[in-house]
Amino acid sequence: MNNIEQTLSIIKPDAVERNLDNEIKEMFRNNGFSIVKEKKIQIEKSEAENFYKVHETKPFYNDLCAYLSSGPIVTMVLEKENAVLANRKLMGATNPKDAEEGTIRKKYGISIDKNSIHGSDSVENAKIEIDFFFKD
Ligand code: IDP
Ligand code: MG
Repeated sequence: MNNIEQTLSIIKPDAVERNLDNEIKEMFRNNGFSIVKEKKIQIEKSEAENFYKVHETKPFYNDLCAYLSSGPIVTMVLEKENAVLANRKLMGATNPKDAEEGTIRKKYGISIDKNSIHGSDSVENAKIEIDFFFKD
């Protein structure tokens, strides 16, 4: 059965700063994702705080929001069969140290905070996150 989904991906500042965006986009395409929307932007800290609101109570929340707004990011809508889960697999574990071989975080992640990539964690959150960046 076809289950084409869309998910939101963000190439985080550490990766954009190292000019890894084209390589990472190529990894998505090589894994069967279509990049249906894309933009390179820098967001305000207040926008990052909204985006990461689910983590509001976490001790790393402030640093996380400061970091996401610290430099340019590339935000993308990815499309593929079961895209949400497939993207989480391709990203790898949150901490690059735990990420499997062949994943984006294993290949490019520096640390748990500079882990190069964001991906929606559910179909429901994917819709919310896509709207956050691409509602027009
Ligand atoms: P995810 O990005 O794999 O979905 P989440 O738990 O949703 O991971 O956390 C969001 C982001 O917050 C992570 O990508 C990571 O950059 C950061 N983060 C998560 N846990 C920690 C931590 O324990 N210390 C510092 N940063 C963290
Ligand atoms: Mg998450």
